[in-house]
Amino acid sequence: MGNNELIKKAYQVAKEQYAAIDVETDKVLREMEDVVISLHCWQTDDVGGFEKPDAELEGGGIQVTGNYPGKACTIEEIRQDLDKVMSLLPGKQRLNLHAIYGEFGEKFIDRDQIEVKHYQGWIDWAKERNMGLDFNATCFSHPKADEGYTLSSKNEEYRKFWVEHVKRCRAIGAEMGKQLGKPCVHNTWIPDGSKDTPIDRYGHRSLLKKSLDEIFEDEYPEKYLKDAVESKLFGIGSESMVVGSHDFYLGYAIKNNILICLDNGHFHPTEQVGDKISACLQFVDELLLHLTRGVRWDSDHVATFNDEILLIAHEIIRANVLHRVNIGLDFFDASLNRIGAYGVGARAVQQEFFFALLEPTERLMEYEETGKNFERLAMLEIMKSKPFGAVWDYYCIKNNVPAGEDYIAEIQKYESDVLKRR
Ligand code: RNT
Ligand code: ZN
Repeated sequence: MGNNELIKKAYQVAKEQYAAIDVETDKVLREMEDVVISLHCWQTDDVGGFEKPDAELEGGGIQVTGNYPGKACTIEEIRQDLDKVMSLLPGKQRLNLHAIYGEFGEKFIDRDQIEVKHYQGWIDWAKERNMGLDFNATCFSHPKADEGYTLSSKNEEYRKFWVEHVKRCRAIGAEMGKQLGKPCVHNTWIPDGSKDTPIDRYGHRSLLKKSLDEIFEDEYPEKYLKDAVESKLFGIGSESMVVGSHDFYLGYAIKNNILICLDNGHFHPTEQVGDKISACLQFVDELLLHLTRGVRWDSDHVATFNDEILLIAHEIIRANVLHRVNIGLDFFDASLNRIGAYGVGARAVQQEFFFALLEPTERLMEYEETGKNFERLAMLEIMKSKPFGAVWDYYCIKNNVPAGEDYIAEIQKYESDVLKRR
């Protein structure tokens, strides 16, 4: 029996087993179409970008480790890699760009000079693929970020420079949304903070608020642009204070009715982003997620199928708020095949949502509301050994993408045919 035949047969059995606990697998396959993941472009080239030839991370803010061969060195290579990644993922995804990934030509274009024309190639590329685009201001890896402060800088020239950059990024994002007919989520993350105990936290936070108020003076229709702000707990070089903390941005997002971005690497290790979803969504319309795997710290390891992201997926599905959550990835590991990193990370996140959709939520709710705590716990445990993989494999072949371990071979082939020749 061929592999696909086996998968189909296994699916029929799995379908009956799930039906016995009131889960309709065919419905779940359809619901998965609403789980759209925004693929972050920056895993292709270790957050280098194209402002300068052979751009590599410079200046503070972000760290990438590893030097596995095959890194994308041109925009063409990034596009080729992203096409490969998308060919491994069931369903339609979005693409998430950072401002440093523009097509700047020969001349150096500084961040306060960028225009739509530098991203038109990406817009056209996305249009051909019927994909939506998301966008990010790049407020790091720049000499004007070296002192550790950007939008909250006390150097007025620098502060103005970064305000101008973010304003331009929002304008570009709105144009992306307009041309593509799908709103673009623009996210602002800044590295601002202090390595050692600062004296004037209040002053820097007031400056950040002032900068954001200036930035958001420009209004765009919601059908083109949605704004998000991303908090963080600490970074390398900002261990003692991060200006854009969770309290700061949650307050700002609520007051200004914009999106809060929750990166699950940006909280105390025992805090769960999954628990924050139902809290934040009482006060903001939508969320942006940056899904990642922190290993001991905000290490940006490739996302995997783990309890942390599973809780996030479960919470979204149980609360029926998928349409209010924008799902993005944020990991960058240069120590392994980068296309493989996307394959593992994006498929893990898809599987987590898939797993959450395959839950008999109504039955669990009934147990909960009638005080049947043992039954609730037992059922949650039983779900872990249901034939989830059989349904997933079927979903993959139905979408003409490799099932099971077949995608490993696909990536190995791409590595020898393309990546090794770079
Ligand atoms: C950094 C933030 C931020 C970046 C990207 C590249 O800690 O998570 O989202 O990773 O903008
Ligand atoms: Zn992030």
